[in-house]
Amino acid sequence: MNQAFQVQGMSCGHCVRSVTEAVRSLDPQAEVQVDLPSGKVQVQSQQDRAAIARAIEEEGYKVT
Ligand SMILES: [Cu+2]
Repeated sequence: MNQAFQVQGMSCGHCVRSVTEAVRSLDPQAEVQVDLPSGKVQVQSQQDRAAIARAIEEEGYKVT
């Protein structure tokens, strides 16, 4: 299932990696695509949307 998140606070490649790894720690099979300029994060995963959002927020970013 493809899920789109709008994430605030990502500013560099390190942030992209943090967000990607946060989602993958929840679902190792997840496909994660981050568009840094727009803050849009696309996740291909069966995981619960709220759980994914929480994992991203635990890294210090804001899901809007
Ligand atoms: Cu960064």
